[in-house]
Amino acid sequence: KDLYEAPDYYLLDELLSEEHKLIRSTVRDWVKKEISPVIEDYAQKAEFPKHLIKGLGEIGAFGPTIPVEYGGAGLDYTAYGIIMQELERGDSGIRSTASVQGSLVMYPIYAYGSEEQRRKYLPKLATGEMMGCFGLTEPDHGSNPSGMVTHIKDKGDHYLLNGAKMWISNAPFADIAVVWAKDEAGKIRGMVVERGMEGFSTPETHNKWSLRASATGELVFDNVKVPKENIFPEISGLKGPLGCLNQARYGIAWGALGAAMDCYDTALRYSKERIQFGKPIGGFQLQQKKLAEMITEITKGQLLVWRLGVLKSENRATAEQISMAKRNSVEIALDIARNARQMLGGMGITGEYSIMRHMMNLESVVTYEGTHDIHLLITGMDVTGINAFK
Ligand code: TGC
Ligand code: FAD
Repeated sequence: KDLYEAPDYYLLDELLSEEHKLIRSTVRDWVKKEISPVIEDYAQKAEFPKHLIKGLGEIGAFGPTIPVEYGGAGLDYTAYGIIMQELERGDSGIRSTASVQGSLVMYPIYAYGSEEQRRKYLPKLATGEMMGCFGLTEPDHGSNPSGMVTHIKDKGDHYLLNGAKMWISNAPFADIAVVWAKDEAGKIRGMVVERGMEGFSTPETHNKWSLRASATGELVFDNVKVPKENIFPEISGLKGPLGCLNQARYGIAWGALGAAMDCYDTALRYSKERIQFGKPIGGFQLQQKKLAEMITEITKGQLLVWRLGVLKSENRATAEQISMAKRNSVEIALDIARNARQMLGGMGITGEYSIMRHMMNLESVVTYEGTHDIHLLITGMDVTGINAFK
C-alpha cells in the first residue's frame, strides 16, 4: 500500500489548482524515492544527507516564490506550503534545509538586497550550487533577538564584524551566511558573510537528539572584514530578520502538518494490521479515539493553512496569523506523534517506523522560529492590545 496516502477528509483537494496538485505529486514522489529509503540511517548517524541538495534544487524546493528571473519558480504561497508539507512528511530536518535556504537566505537577499547581490547569489542558491544559513540567535539572545551583541564597526571601505551566533541550521556546510548584527548606532543590519572570509568559522553542534539529519552549528566572527557591498541596503531594525521569519514560519505551519500526516498514516495502517486479544487494535475504542482526534486536528490544521496561503499570496496575511498557524500545526503534530508512537507499542520506539524520529524532530520545530510560548504571547498581544514582552 502507498505509504504516502494523503488524508483529505474534507475534500480540500478541490481548493487546490491543477498546478498545486502536480507540484504535490512531484515532491511526494521525490520524497518517497529519495528521502524515505535513507533518512532513518542518516538520522541514526546524525549526518545531513548532502547528496539530496541537488535534487532539492531540481524539484524547486529552494525559493519557489522567488521570481523566475532570479532562478526561483515564481509560484504562489500555497504551492510553497505544499512543498514544505511534502518535504516534512519525509523529515523535518530536510524541510529545515529548504526553509532556511528559501525563506531565510534567498528571501532577504531578494527583498532587502541590492540588484548586484540578487544577481550574484540568487540563481546559485536556487539550484543548490550555493548553500546558505541564517544567523540571528546568539548564546544569550534567543527569544529576545533585539538584545543581540554581535556588532559591526565602520572601517571605511568595509565593516569589522565581531560576535557569535548559535543553533544555526546548515551552518557547518553553508557557503554563505545571512547575518544580523548591530551597527555603531545600535541599529540591526543584515549582511552576507562568505565562507573563506578571514576570522569566520562554523563549528558544528553535536549530540542533538532532535533534527539529527540536519546539520546545526555556530557562526563565530573574529574581526571579519565584511565589504560594504555585502550589507543589505534596504533594511535596518529588527523588522528585517522578523520579516524573514514570517516567510519561514509560514512554511513550517504547512510542514509540521506533513509530519503529522505521516504519523497518522503510519498509526492507522498499523492499527488495522496489529492483532491483540483476537482483533485488530484499531477495533478498540481507545485506539479509535486517538485516530479520530488525529484526523480531526489534521483537517482543522489543513483548513487553517490553506486559508493562510490564500491570504499570503494576496499579501494580506498578518504576522500574527502566521504565528497562530505555526503554533497550532506544531502543537497538533507533536500530540499526534506522541499518540501515534504509543499506538505502535514497542515497535513505535524503533527506527523501523518514522514516528519517533518525527516526534524528536518536532521538539526542535516547537522551539525554533519562535517558541510555542512566544507565538502564544504574540496572539495574546494581538487580541488584548497589551504587550507581555515589555
Ligand atoms: P518589537 O518591538 O515588537 O518589534 C520590533 C520591530 O519589528 C517589527 N516586527 C515585525 N516585522 C515583521 N514581521 C514580524 N513578525 C514582526 N514582529 C515585529 C515591529 O513592527 C517593529 O518594527 P519598527 O519599525 O517599529 O522597528 O520587538 P521585540 O524586541 O519586542 O520582540 C518581539 C518578539 C518577541 C515577538 C520577537 O523578538 C520574536 O519573534 N522572537 C522570537 C525569535 C525567533 O523567532 N527567532 C528565530 C531565529 S531563526 C530560526 O529559528 C531558524 S530555524 C530554521 C529551520 O531550521 O527551519
Ligand atoms: P530562550 O529564549 O532562552 O527560551 C527558554 C524558554 O523561556 C522557552 O521555553 C521560552 O518559550 C521561554 N521564554 C522566553 N521568553 C519568554 C517570555 N517573554 N515569556 C514567557 N516565556 C519565555 N536560530 C537562528 O538564528 N538560525 C537558525 O538557523 C536556527 N536553527 C535552529 C535549529 C535548531 C535545531 C534549534 C534547536 C534552534 C535553532 N535556532 C536557530 C534557534 C532558535 O530560534 C532558538 O532556539 C529559539 O528562538 C529559542 O531561543 P533559546 O533557545 O535561546 O531559548
